[in-house]
Amino acid sequence: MLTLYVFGPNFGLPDPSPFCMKALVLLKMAGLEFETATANLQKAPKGKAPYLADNGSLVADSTFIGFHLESQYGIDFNAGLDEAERGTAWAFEKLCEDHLYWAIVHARWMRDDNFNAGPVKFFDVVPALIRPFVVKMVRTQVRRSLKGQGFGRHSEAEIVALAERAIGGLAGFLGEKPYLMGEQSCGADAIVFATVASLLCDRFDTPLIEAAARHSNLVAYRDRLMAQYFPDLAATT
Ligand SMILES: N[C@@H](CCC(=O)N[C@@H](CS)C(=O)NCC(=O)O)C(=O)O
Repeated sequence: MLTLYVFGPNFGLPDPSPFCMKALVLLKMAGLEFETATANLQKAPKGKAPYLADNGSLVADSTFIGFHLESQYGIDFNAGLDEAERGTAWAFEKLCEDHLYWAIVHARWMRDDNFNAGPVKFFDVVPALIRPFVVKMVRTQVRRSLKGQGFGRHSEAEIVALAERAIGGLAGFLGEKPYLMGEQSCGADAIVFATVASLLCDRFDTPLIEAAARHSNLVAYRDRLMAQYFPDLAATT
């Protein structure tokens, strides 16, 4: 049995982590039977979620989980795409993971109102006495990560300006196609869907929602893939 370690549904999303959502969608695309369990970051091979347990071994990182499914189960998430299309899909995938993801992290973790509306709840499991210190420490780590990546050096308006470009690029490329690369879904749809759903998440007060919502094709894409992969949640989004 395959077990995918994730955080679990939250914020009206299948998972607060776009990478966990991506891995969930990849497993569903693969048509493999799997179960989910709550991630323990102390036991995660790379200290992050998601990770996958398969036959006694652990595979860390959503992209390597995808590679693992391809190599071990004979799946090609990009079947039907030529080399140029595979390159384009990969570029959009990494635009979501290495660029837009950080705009989402910034909106959720750096603004007090949003932090208190969402991420602070992750710490409910920490004993009350030490909770404020742990919250402060982890938030400091996130702030440092944002600085290291670069987004943490920009103002909120600058981050939104960068995100708007990326979102516009995604929307323009998607056009009226049902999936990123055409009539068939491909591996990149897993993270593009997860990113668009995260941007549109109305639990948080952020201009990113408006930036994504002004593209009706992105909203329709989120709704379509939510209904396809997470029908239980589709009714509530
Ligand atoms: N490259 C990784 C990124 C995974 C990732 O950043 N996971 C975050 C949640 S979105 C995490 O587990 N963070 C916990 C931490 O850094 O302590 C992947 O694709 O799986």
